[in-house]
Amino acid sequence: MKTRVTDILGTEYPIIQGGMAWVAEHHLAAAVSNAGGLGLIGAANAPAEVVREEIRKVRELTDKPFGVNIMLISPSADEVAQLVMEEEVPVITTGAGNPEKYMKVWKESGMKVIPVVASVALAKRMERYGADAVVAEGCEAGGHIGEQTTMTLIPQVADAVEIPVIGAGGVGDGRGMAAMFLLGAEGVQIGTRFVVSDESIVHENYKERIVKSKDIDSVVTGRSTGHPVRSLRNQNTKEYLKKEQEGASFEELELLTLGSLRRAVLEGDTKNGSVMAGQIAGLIKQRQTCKEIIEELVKETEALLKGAEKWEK
Ligand code: FMN
Repeated sequence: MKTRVTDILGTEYPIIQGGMAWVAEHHLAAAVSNAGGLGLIGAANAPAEVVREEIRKVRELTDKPFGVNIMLISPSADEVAQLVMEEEVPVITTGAGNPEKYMKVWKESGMKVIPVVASVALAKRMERYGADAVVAEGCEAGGHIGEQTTMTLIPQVADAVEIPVIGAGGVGDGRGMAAMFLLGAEGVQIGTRFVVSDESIVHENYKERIVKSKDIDSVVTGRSTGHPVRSLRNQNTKEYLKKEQEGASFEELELLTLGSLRRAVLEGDTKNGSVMAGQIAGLIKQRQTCKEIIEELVKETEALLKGAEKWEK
């Protein structure tokens, strides 16, 4: 399946595995890249040396292209921005902000740069600064989100920029992926479905929570702080939302989120931890390898798009 996105990434399929904090480590990234997609290491708040180790471990497991997602609000962002150049990482994606200050040096070092955006304005700005593509992420997604839905965001971004758009937020099967193409995307980024893949190191309790979830099980916390996050409803989100309603301060709310994703991902505390997942969680019922997921997605998408000629550029 070839689009401008596969040309940029050097992959077989235009499918990126989201750079998920704590989840997107070397096993998952390598499995996705080996299956023909683009696996990402999620640098999140990790110190630069930990990210360097992860990059080296991916390289031991695959010779295919992979990338690193840099969370721009991380205290290590500057150091990680430097080390991805030293390590000659083929693709960089960025989350939680505007990567403008790094774009020039990243581009000069030959890396492909793909910022994640949640608005037309940021997409256009990123194009001006030399981005190779953008991931446009709708608020159906798991983790930190913007305001626009995938349905409304993707076609507006696709009309506003010349560079390829990769759609994210709510893709669970070939219907979702085909819909992204029809909305104007030339690739997809998927998070939640890869969380439950066999190669994902996420605790069994977390995977089970996703597989057993229903359509209405995700909630958004943190709107009052300006940093909304989508995760599956539990004791942690209940307490957070109650405190938000009571007008708790940012510091007080932070206490509830500190270490909460790590607790859920590594320790399996799905009650008091943060079980980040998107609205599509309710659709995900199967446990599969990354290869099975990707092959199924591609097969379904190709079948659905037969006759819809506009998608392939
Ligand atoms: N996106 C980022 O850019 N940086 C992150 O650190 C990050 N962490 C995430 C952690 C989890 C557990 C999940 C589910 C998502 C995270 N995301 C992050 C968003 C994903 O990269 C991806 O864009 C999103 O999951 C796509 O929507 P979907 O979950 O509906 O597939």
